Amino acid sequence: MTNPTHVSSDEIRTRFAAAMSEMYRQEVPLYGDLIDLVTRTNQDVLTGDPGLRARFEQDGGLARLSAERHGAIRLGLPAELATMRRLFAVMGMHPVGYYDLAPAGVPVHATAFRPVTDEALRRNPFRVFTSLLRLELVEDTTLRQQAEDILSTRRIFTQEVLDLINRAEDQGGLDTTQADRFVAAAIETFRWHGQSTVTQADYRHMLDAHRLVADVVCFPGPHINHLTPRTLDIDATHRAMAAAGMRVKASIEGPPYRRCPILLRQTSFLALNEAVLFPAGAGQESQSGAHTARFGEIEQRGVALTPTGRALYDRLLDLARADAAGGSDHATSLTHHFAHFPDDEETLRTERLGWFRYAVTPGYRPHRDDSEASMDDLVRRKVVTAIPITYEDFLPVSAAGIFQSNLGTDAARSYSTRSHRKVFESALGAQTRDEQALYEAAQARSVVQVRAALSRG
Ligand code: OOG
Ligand code: NI
Repeated sequence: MTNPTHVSSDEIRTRFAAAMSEMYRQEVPLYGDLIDLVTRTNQDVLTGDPGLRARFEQDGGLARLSAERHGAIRLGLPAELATMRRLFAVMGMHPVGYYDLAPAGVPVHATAFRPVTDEALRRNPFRVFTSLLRLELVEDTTLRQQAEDILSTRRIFTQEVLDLINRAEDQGGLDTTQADRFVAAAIETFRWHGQSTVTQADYRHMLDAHRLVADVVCFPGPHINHLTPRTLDIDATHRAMAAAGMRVKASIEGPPYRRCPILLRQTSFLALNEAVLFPAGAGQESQSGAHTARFGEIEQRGVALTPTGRALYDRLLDLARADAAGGSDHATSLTHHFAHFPDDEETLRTERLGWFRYAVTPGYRPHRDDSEASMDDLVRRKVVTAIPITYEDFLPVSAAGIFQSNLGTDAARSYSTRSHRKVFESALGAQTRDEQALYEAAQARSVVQVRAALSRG
């Protein structure tokens, strides 16, 4: 039962996302510049494409566009992940998908905490890509033990946020004052600390094991390492970033440019070198040094692909990567192979490559034959309009590419291990939801609504 004095989890998520954005702008001024660039590009695109603007308006997506952000954090211990799940649940964010990045040379596995219902996504789609370090992949057992010892003494959550999580779970929600306190206390976990918890010598040892190990182990908390606005034209924004003097990633991750965007394309300005103070070691003063972790990413989202569409995407991406490994230009081979991926909405839909939401076309007066007709017929007769369902998740190959360009590592080494979804879920204390099941259900719900509306006619 909902309590009228409680604010909705959507509202708490909106306040949290706004507070994170504000904090990150202050911590990383270049991120503010990035937001400005994206806002300008989006305005240009919408001015030049009234059809697109109309669709965003119809979908309620125009307001949502500027709120669209994701962030990422990296955790060190299973218990941190379990508490993080409870913290995000207060804001209506639930673990969706399992991403194993070890095959791509990044010793983590991950999930995305995100809203799962149509309504919650429409209100605020903010999500956090959350990875957990896999210390067992660190070969040096002494170093591994040391990392575990360091992590086991840190407390990444304030007592206040722990109390408020308990309160939210017991009461089934928070009132507006508690929600504000919750947001302020939760933000503390994601803050940047310019101070390491270990000496510079120990930091270097961790860095040598893997740059990611140093980033996770040597700091008091899992600083948010980027926030990502949604651009409507990633190629234009990527060029604008370079023109504005930002050091940008060499290539855009994901599919190549298309008329009908699919899944997710991403790029970033590269991680900044930031000052860090290392505490004094035996017989040493404290030392100042630097750490490179935080960056600014942008993304362009397109239609979510069905398992058939996704299999085709993965196959074409593999072909392009194989060519690039053989020395071909990656962008050229991507474009070459993706010529085999249909690039118009109707084919994506009729070949069941993408997920779509159906709605009775505004102004249409139902006719009694309509209830007999198939959805494809109804769309052909313009009785029903099909709207692509936006992809709300991440891509493991792209995520690994983002990690690597910002860690300054490459994919040359890879951890050959089996996927550890079960281990991840036992740390999480819950199962991750299957993203495909969510898209399928969203499409199916829209069909039920269309049928109901037509049968009223
Ligand atoms: C996360 C990288 C993955 C994305 O958008 O794919 C990611 C990280 O660097 O911690 O954010
Ligand atoms: Ni990201």
